[in-house]
Amino acid sequence: MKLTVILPTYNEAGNIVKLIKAILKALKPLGLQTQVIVVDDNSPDGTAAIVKPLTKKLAVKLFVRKKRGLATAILYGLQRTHADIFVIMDTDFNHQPKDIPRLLTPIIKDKADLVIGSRYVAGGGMHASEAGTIQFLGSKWGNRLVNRIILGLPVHESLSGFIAFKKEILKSTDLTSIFLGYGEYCIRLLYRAHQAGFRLAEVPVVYGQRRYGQSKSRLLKMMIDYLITAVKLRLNL
Ligand SMILES: Nc1nc2c(ncn2[C@@H]2O[C@H](COP(=O)(O)OP(=O)(O)O)[C@@H](O)[C@H]2O)c(=O)[nH]1
Ligand SMILES: [Mg+2]
Repeated sequence: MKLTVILPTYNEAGNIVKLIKAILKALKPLGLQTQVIVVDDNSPDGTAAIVKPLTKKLAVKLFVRKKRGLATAILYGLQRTHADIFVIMDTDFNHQPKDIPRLLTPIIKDKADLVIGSRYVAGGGMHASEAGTIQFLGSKWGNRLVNRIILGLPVHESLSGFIAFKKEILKSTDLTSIFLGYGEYCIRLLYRAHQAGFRLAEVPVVYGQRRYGQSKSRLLKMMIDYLITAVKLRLNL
């Protein structure tokens, strides 16, 4: 089986090499044919130049785009590779490489078609520096409202962006209408996959602390976009 890990980067020079090495190490025991794809949006901190030497030594491919956008960067990577299973994750150690095998297990055992790493199930959470903060509580209650009340999804998290899924999911839906904007692509992908009859599952993950650099997220804007996205999906708009 072929596995591709998609890594969107913007100013992740301090994290990316360590992250790629940790991902390949964590995945080695699974014995899958693994490739890492980095899609960098011309980061001013030179992320791409730091990744380039790795492409000669490891199963790493690098794409550099001239425009910005998290969701379109992910789609760009997805459209330039063939794999049986895809993993999407942050490149700042919020999503921890050691958790990837657990994310893949339900797919490898054919118990699920899409698995999301969830902070809001027993065993999941956030690094102590962020647990209990407004970010954590806002996203916890936002997830409850969206997943249970608005969309009726069978998971407790639809925003983490730490997901693994089978290639069939990509064929079932119009990808350009899913991969738009920032992190909201995640909820669109889950909802469309659920609607199409694919099996969703979640595994607990604890977010690690961003090691280097700064977050690109704006919490309030993200929460509003997330709610609007959910309502639009529900109303079929
Ligand atoms: N290619 C690309 N990646 C981005 C962009 N914005 C954010 N990212 C990446 O998306 C991931 C999530 O961003 P991050 O700042 O960590 O958000 P947070 O985890 O919500 O604080 C990280 O891997 C970023 O490097 C962008 O415009 N283009
Ligand atoms: Mg992050």
